[in-house]
Amino acid sequence: MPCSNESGPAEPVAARGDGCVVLAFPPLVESSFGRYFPSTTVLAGFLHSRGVRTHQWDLNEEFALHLLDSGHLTEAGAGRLVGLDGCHPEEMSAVAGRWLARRRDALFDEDGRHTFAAESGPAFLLSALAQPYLIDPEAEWLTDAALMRSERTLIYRAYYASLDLASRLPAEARPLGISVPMGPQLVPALLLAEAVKRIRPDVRTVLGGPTLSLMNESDLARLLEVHHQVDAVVRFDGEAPLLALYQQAAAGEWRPTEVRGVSAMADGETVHALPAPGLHPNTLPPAAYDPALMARLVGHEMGIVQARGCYWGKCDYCDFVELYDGSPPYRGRSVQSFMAELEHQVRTHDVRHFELITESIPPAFARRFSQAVLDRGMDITWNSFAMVDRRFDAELLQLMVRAGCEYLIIGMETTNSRVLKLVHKSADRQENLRFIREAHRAGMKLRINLIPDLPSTTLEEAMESLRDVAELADCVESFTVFPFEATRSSEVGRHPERFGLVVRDGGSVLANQAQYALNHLGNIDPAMTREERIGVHRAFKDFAIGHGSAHMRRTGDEFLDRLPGEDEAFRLAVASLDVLPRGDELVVTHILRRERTVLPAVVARGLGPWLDGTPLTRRELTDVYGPAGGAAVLRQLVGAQMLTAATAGRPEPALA
Ligand code: B12
Ligand code: SF4
Repeated sequence: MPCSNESGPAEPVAARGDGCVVLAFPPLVESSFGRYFPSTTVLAGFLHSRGVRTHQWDLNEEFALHLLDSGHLTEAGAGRLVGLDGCHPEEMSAVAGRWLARRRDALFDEDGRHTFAAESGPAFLLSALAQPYLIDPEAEWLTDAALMRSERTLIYRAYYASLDLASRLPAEARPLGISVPMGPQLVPALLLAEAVKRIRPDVRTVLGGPTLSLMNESDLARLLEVHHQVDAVVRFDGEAPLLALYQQAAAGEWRPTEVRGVSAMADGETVHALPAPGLHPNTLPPAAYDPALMARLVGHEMGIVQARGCYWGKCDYCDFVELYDGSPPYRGRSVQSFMAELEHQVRTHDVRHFELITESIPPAFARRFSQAVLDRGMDITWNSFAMVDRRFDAELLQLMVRAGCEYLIIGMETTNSRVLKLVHKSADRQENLRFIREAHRAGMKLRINLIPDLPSTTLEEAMESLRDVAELADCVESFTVFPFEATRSSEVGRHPERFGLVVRDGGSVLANQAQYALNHLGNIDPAMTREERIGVHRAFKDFAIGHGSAHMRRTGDEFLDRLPGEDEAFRLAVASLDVLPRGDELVVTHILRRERTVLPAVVARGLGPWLDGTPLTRRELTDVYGPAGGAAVLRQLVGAQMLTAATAGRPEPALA
């Protein structure tokens, strides 16, 4: 297959060589299913501008299709997972297998495009299906190459074998660049490098992305010493190092350790070349989104780089600010340069939905950008990370909404001023609460991330914080709760004692939100007991879930939310349910509400004739259960939103 460059530059600034770079995004990032991760597009855009052809492979998205193969769904539905111990049929991955085996089409639109990233509906089942295959490698994965051939990796090895890499790899491929932002991509990345080397030893394999940037040098050395299928690792900004490695590979003069920002083996030893300053985003050419990869996705939100680094940059638990060694801590893009890329992407791909790639959008940028969008009459929507900053006042927030800002994601974490100060967050309690109220008044939707147990938080402080956000819950679209995790690469990880943490392996049982065990610092925070911490998390999670499902209930109108009249026909909403017999009981999982109800034997026995979606009436229920029993069963089914009007079309039955 020749190298493709559908979205290459009009005028390359350097002569084209005769090679090309293949950029792969390996599994497993299940929250990126249905999306297009920007790392390969930004690198491809840069390489195109230097006259280098590229080919992008989104192997994560293709992995989703692999999991959706009917054979795999059937097996998963029965609790049989590739290379893993069987799972209980009540587990979510089995529910997902059974439900998707019947209704796989619910994840595609009429043109076959993927709706995997949809926020409501059954898309979350795809994540549930994938999650058992997630490998968050511990240190032994770096040292013991035999683990690569263990049963645990079978799904990935089978997947790569199914891709026919030999014919997929262009003959001119020089380096294969593998992008590894998340920890659970590391093992699949190593397996991909191995699979490629097996068939094409001439192809140089290069790993890059945040997982490598955050990895400490001794782990990196172990990786390179044991996994010889990796020829080089690039840390931090990837543009210039990848170009240099391509040039070496194309010229047949492979000397990776001479390239700034590269780690590689030389004379049996690992060398870590210090990174050079990365490009300023103002000089970045537009990202090259591959039209073929975009065409598969519904409602694709395109990422555009707004900045590298955070304009605040002081939060001690933050890893975002650790990704740019060698460069100034903050490189903000001018509105002019950002708008130029935005307009380019609209012209080239006719996209309307954007996400700003930024750790937090600066208020001054937000103002000028919003004004520019309005001045040009652009019909777009966008979202961004932002931090609570008093300069986001009502007037600015309104301007942003008018310019198409759909929502802001806010890493608020807590409202406790003492703790916020300890970890050097910018805002205090008062500022956080003001921001929430003002955003609500301005019509700005907020998605707030909470960390209830930032270092030194006591039980009382955590619960006060929960009361604060609960009071303002109506002003917020959604809350996501993360357990605090100390990562080795952050300021907290470097100086845990300053934050009251006691380093201890296996200490932090709840915390693996970064999904990157190699970077995890085991610790104990004496401010709360283990039980208190678990209780706090349960309370926050219950609150966030309750808040989210209240939203879902407000939007979903297809379920009966009232008791039907005596002769009104209704039926079980079987298309939205997974019904699993357990002895004489039925375990019913509501796919849209993501809730599980166990119908006791006495209820389950009577429902038999209607489990396939056959319409029924109250009168018929009374005939089976008696007047009081019939009314109680009906209340339970309505309360769990398991019923729909009989006229709502007859789907296939819930029981296979
Ligand atoms: C947007 C985003 C997401 C989105 C992705 C949306 C999409 N379109 O797919 C979503 C919401 C899905 C997401 C999810 C998660 N994310 Co996230 N996410 C980000 C964020 C904010 C921006 C990513 C981005 O667009 N970057 C822009 C590209 C251009 O930058 P880049 O990938 O770093 O690439 C540059 C270099 O790294 C390098 N490079 C990258 N690849 C390669 C390859 C080669 C060969 C070379 C040479 C160089 C190279 O060159 C590039 C250009 O300079 C980053 C933070 C950040 N600033 O990167 C976190 C980040 C990637 N996420 C992170 C995490 C932890 C997660 C979650 C695990 C969190 C969670 N528990 O929910 C989940 C994943 C869960 C799962 N298993 O599915 C971490 C990963 C660090 C780590 N490995 O520990 C990051 C770095 C944030 C952090 N804490 O510092 N995320
Ligand atoms: S505001 Fe967010 S991105 Fe910036 S330093 Fe703090 S946690 Fe990190």
